[in-house]
Amino acid sequence: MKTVFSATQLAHAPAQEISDGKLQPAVEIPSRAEIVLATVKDRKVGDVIPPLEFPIRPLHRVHSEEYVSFLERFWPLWTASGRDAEAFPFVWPIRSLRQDTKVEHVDGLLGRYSMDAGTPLGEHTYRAARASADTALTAAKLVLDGEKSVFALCRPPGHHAGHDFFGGYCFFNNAAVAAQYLRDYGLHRVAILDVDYHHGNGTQALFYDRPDVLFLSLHADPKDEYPYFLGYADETGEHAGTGFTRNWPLPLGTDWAAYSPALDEACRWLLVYKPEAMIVSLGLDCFERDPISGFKFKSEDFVRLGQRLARVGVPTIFILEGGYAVDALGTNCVNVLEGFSG
Ligand code: OKP
Ligand code: ZN
Repeated sequence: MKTVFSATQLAHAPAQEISDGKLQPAVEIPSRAEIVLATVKDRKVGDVIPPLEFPIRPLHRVHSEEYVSFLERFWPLWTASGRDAEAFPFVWPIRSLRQDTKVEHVDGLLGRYSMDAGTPLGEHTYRAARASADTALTAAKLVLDGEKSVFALCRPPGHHAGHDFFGGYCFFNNAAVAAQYLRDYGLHRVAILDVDYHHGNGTQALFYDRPDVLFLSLHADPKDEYPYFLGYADETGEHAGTGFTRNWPLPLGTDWAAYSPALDEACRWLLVYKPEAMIVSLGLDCFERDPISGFKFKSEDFVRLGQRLARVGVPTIFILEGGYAVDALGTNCVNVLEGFSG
């Protein structure tokens, strides 16, 4: 299996994040990608190739022009306002505040275009997020050109990012951008299976009213876990997309034995839908030692996950999402890829 990766993705290197009521060391850090890359090479998964540089158009198919342009202009605005360290949003236009004003202050823009205060932005965030999206797009193009499986080693991740907001360490929704690209260049039915520990709220929302992109997600029950406000079992799509979203919220403490029946069910939906390609939003944060998560996967369980996905039998793009136990991240990720390739 080919791997797509760009070192530009390492330029987004946050120092701290806000969680548990304090500034803590950031967990979505460049060493995540470095250890996955090193393990891909060590275990000879296949060639590692750089992404193509795509124009802005495929990003605008998913994200609003204002949002993309905000991310691009962010660092000059931030520094012009007298700040020099990484940024966090802290005020949002929620219920009773006006949505219709044209915000200009960078602090207002940060709130306008974000969902949480836990996602640091820095000088190189835009460049790294573009490279991450290019990595996903290149993987999609390879599948259109006939590859049966490709690994997009994306970082920063994408599945929490929506049409016009960042959050959950995500800026561009790599999986959604890849799915839309597959649709725009010839495929009729694409499925996204999200196995990250956290619900992929951004991806779900982007395709919620569409039957051409099936969204299936297994994740920690949002009543107990981030993102709290989406990912419940009664969310099944709307309008033309009714029935084309499925969620399996699972209790904290879920291990492989409890997870695999839900995964089997998701795979049966895939067999019924018959996608021409599948995108796996591959988070590795179901791991028992993940520092911010509450599931109980052992490293061997990721091999089983890959084996189960192979049985779906469709061209597959793996897109890296979360996973924060850095020492084990390479092993767990390549276990999925090897399980899949057999
Ligand atoms: C991104 B991805 C823990 C705070 C967690 C957000 C988690 C984002 C996960 N105290 N903050 O889905 O892995
Ligand atoms: Zn996650």
